[in-house]
Amino acid sequence: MKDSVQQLYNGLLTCKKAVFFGGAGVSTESGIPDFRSESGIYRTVQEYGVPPEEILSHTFFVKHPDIFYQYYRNYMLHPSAVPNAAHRGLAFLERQGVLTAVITQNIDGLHQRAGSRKVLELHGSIHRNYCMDCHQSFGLDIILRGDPLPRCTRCGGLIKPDVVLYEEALDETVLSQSISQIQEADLMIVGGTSLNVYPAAGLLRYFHGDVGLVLINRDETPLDGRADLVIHHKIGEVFQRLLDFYPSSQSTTSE
Ligand code: CNA
Repeated sequence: MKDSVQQLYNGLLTCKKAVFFGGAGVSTESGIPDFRSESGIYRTVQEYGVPPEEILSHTFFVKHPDIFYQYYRNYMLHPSAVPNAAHRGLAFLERQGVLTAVITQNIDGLHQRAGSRKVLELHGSIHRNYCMDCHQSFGLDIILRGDPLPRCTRCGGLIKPDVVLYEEALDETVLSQSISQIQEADLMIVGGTSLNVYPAAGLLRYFHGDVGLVLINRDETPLDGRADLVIHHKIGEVFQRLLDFYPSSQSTTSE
């Protein structure tokens, strides 16, 4: 891994603008399971008798909000998780002026907690919730309260998390900002994503930068062949090593 991290570091020294695109694997070292790997919730959670893609779909939310919320609270909400070295490393690179944006499929808000400012959340956030009737906004607290169905304190309407469920479209503004960031970058780092979920995974085709495409993922992905450098390793450990190359990171990245 040492040589690969050195190559990544060299790329970061050479590039003018780097962009990061990531997914659930970025947060597994913070204790949040991903969806599709061996230890992901798609394989470990069978008790509902319905595939997770169905439970996390718009149709299911509308028909069975009580079961949706049971699953969502049990498996998608991890309020005590804290950022790991990958989140901290990305925030550090942004502060250094090298990284222009984190584009994420994650909904956990850990990049912002680590200090990243430009975070494009393709699939929304557990921290934003709204009333389906009057559109009043709520934080995460109202979902964590424990009422089987979270209800609007103003009008009693059902509250929906501002996360993109299966069958729902991505936010056009977030998507177009992500495409612009990728088109303007000369180095793209992709990490902790199986690259199975479209349209998000399709974003890679907008990258034409000449410094290169770096892919950091524990397991193989269908797009490994497109990358200039592939690192099959835990992303938190990769970033921990990368940060060792930057003496100034040592005092600012310990959460
Ligand atoms: P996925 O399909 O579950 O794939 C995760 C990938 O990450 C797998 O290929 C793993 O090999 C890899 N991986 C797991 N741990 C690590 C690690 N420590 N270092 C490097 N690689 C690792 O998840 P995707 O992000 O590709 O799919 C997108 C879905 C997952 C989005 O809709 C997300 O909202 C959703 N999701 C988000 C979270 C979160 O917010 N933390 C958690 C679970 C699922």
